[in-house]
Amino acid sequence: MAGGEVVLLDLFASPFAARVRIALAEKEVEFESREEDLSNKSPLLLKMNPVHKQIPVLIHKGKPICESLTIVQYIDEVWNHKSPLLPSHPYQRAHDRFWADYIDKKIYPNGSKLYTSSDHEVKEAAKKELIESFKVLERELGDKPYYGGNNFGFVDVALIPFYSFFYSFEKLGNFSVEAECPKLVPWAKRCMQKDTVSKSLCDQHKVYEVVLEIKKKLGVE
Ligand code: GS8
Repeated sequence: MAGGEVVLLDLFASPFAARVRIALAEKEVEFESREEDLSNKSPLLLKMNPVHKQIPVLIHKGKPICESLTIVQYIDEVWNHKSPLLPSHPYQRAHDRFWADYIDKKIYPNGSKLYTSSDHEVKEAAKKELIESFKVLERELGDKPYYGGNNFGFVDVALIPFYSFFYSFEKLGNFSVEAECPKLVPWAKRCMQKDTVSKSLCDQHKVYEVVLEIKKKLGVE
């Protein structure tokens, strides 16, 4: 697959872009990554995602696909020759989509408040909900090696990019994910043993640097 045929409007520290990088790596699809500067968005980004003007955008044969979970599902359908991410049974597919949606509603919206809000009460409430959500997700994992069962699947792709944020969440929220959710970190480390994941994720300390920059820019104490 030639690079020009698959282009990703990307951002190295973005957990949403990381989902797409992992899915493409799982399918062994070559792609051209174009790093966006969100303070100075490219004309291509504004043209390809005129509604949200956000990354990631996958451009396949010139046509844009937006929203990370939609992109991952598209990738799974187009490159269906290997590493299926969603299960084949409609009920199991619905189940996976439910959990990916839960992750979208709970993890970033709460986690990001730890560095975008100065309000102590807002941050405490966000931290509490974040930890509760991790516990719910840990229960859903149960004793399975992956959310996809014995294989790395759609829910794993949706959640693992936030492992890059664990250090930031812990530093800013003053808690330990491992102490709260002892099975979640081993799951993340299991995912990180896959090259497709480790090469697609941003280092936890780099993410923390980005988070501190955002804090400074927003004037958050
Ligand atoms: C979220 C993408 C997003 O937040 C998805 O793809 O799943 N629901 C979307 N993108 C951010 C960068 S990552 O924090 C973004 O592009 N922000 C720029 C902006 O909102 O102006």
